[in-house]
Amino acid sequence: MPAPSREAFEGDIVPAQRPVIFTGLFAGEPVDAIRSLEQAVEAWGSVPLAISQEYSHNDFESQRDGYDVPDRKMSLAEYADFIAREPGTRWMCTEQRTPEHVARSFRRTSLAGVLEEDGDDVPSFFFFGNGGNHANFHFDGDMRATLLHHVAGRKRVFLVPPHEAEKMMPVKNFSRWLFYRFTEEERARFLAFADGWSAALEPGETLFIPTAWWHHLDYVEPAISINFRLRRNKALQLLGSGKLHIDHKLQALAVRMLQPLPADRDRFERIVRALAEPLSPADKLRAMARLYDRLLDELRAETGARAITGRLTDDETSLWARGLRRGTLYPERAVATSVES
Ligand SMILES: O=C(O)CCC(=O)C(=O)O
Ligand SMILES: [Fe+2]
Repeated sequence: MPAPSREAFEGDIVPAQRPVIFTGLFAGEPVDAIRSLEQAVEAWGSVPLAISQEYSHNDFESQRDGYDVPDRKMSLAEYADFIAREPGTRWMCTEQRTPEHVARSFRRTSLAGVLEEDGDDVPSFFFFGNGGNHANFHFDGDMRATLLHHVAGRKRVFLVPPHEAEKMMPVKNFSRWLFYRFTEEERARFLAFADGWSAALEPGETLFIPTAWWHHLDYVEPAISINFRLRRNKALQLLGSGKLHIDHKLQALAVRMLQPLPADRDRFERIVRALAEPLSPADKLRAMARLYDRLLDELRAETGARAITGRLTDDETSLWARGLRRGTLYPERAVATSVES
């Protein structure tokens, strides 16, 4: 659809929480003139990129404790040469903070201020991968809706709503399904089963990914996109802060709190209090998992929401081990949270 006004975006599109593709959202801005790899190399060739392997394709190898394969540093032009020489590589630039020089190609006048609530920013991330690469099904654990502006090359996008999480074989905010291995027919059947949505994304188009929707992207050709991660209300600022372990239960709570009910205030405060409990990191993880379950059980009783199954398995717990050990998740000496109600 054509670019909406800010009022329509905030008043209709965001509340509807359905995927949409916009054309002309950045019309007239410098980025609008960049529609191909060659033009991107011309405009941004010198910007530094960190090249790594996509997070989840290899049984979550890169997220496990002890993984220490460093990123490779290349300029954008060097990466373009690299993938021309090694078109089958799994190395790509995934979710790097958008380099300053690239960010200047957006004036960000139109939508940067949407959903403004004090204290939250609008971060932007940069993606550049070769044809044949993928971003496997995941939802964004920061609990922000996203505008993914597509610059160069073709991508295919596949989205599944949060309430279908159990069909995704969720692990953290990732799916165990390796969708890139599915045949076209399996993909179609899976999307029908999971109430999914798919589209082709062309240069100059911008995809709205609603909060906590699962998304998978195929790089049909070498492709560059830049996202803007939209502001959140207070509740989602906490749930997506990284202070809580992310899984499909937190996802369900976050979706619940998109438009908070009076009773969500109490749920929010119980989460804040639980975070402040002095427990060892491993015990805190278990206690928080139990709290998610209790809150969801209560919601089910209150609103008739569907039960959400799945326990924190040993394997999933092992994926949190690095954060627990390094003190980035549930640190021992907690924790007055900076997001106060
Ligand atoms: O395009 C990609 O590789 C992934 C995009 C994505 O996951 C996002 O914008 O949140
Ligand atoms: Fe994402």
